[in-house]
Amino acid sequence: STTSADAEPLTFPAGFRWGTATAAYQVEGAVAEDGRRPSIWDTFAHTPGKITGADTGDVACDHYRRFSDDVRLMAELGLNSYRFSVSWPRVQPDGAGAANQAGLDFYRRLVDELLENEIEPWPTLYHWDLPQPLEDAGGWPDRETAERFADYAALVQQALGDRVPRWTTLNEPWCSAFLGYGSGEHAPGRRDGRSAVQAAHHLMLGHGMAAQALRAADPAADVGITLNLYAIAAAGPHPEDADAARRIDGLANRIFLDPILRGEYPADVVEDLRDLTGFEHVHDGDLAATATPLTYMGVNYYSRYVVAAPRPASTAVSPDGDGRRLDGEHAAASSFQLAWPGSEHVRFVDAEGPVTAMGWEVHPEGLAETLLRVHREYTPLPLYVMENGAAFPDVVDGDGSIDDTDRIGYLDGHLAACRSAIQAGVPLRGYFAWSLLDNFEWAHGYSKRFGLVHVDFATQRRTPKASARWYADVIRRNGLPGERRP
Ligand code: PNW
Repeated sequence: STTSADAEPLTFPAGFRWGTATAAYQVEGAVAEDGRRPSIWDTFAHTPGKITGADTGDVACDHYRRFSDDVRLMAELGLNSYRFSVSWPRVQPDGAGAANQAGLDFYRRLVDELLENEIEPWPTLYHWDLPQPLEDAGGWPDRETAERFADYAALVQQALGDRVPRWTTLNEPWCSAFLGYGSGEHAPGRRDGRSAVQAAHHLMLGHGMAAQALRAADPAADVGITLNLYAIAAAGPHPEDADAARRIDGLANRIFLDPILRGEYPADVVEDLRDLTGFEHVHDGDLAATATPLTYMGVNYYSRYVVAAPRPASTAVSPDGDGRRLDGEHAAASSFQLAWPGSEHVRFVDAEGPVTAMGWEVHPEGLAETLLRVHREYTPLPLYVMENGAAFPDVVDGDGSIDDTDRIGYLDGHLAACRSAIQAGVPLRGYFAWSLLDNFEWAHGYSKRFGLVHVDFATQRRTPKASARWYADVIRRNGLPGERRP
């Protein structure tokens, strides 16, 4: 375990960036304000049956109007960095052509307010809110969308580049491609493995073209991307389980890491997908673009996957007879299986340890493993944890305070994992907790709360949870408290 009986406080390197993260559609609301037009998430959330509780991002945390209060909250917590996303349909409502100055002004005001409070702005250009007209024209499975994204990146750079020297192109292209076009659990809700693989490539291409545009406009700019990476383990010692782990690692991690950091697609993944696509959508020169040099890599980490080979139809426990319980929900042809084209038969095995309200296993060692892997196998670049956090049910005390010790335990364990990766030589330069506020958790609506700060969505009242005070204390001492939790 990463938590030891150390008496010494676990200190982080000088200059470490401490932040929280949010995303436009999850917090802003004001979806029809000042010229904003619909994204695929507006359309999806307003489609009956797609979101728990029929929730939408129409109001969300009303951050568009309350951003000054929210920046004050960040300053009170002592954050030195804040990661947010720019809403494409707010600043370029048609996804092409003219900028919407009123939309850009919102981000100018937000950035100015952050800078006045000595908080570094870390904008992400795309956190899933594709302008609806671009989806109507084919969306990410269409090559044109990559070009539109590069134009949009240049447009935002031109407007904010005087204030912002660092950019994240995409957030979690795996989710955009495989949940958006494969399983359909996310917008735009299409279910077609081939389209998902094409989308993944055009996201990579758009990322590369945007990175080129950003660095052409400002050669000194910091440019990176953030991927949701997973630690993957085989359920048992059988070669078939190892092959399942190889496949899922390929589709979750390497299908993005390799084109970005090696300029190629992994041969085994191409082979796994052969019945679905011959990768004709990859043109000459594309992989030089996807591998455009970056200045940092972002890693979002929440959990790991334990996977196993397909089970013979009637077997109830794993084939090695260890009695391990298999995940009944995922064993069926659930929509989650459709997120893994060509590997729909791989079984996702239930966690043995504690899980969060999302059902995601708490496995902090996997974060250290992932950081070490990216550093050792892929790149010497500085790394940032751009998201890490957990949903848990709120525990409200009699006095109205929220005592989220489970969230503190999650963050503490994962920060200890970050510290051990740094000790092992990983150039980890910052950490962003997901999320500043409880917010619109995509297909789960407002039913899952990831915030360090509680939001009462009826009144928009913000209440820092115990984890917010704990995190403020970590930032103040630039490290974890000396007394480790057992
Ligand atoms: C990430 N999955 O989403 C996103 O970047 C955030 O916007 C989101 O709120 C956060 O993690 C918590 O979910 C994910 O099903 C959504 O594997 C789904 C998955 C992974 C990441």
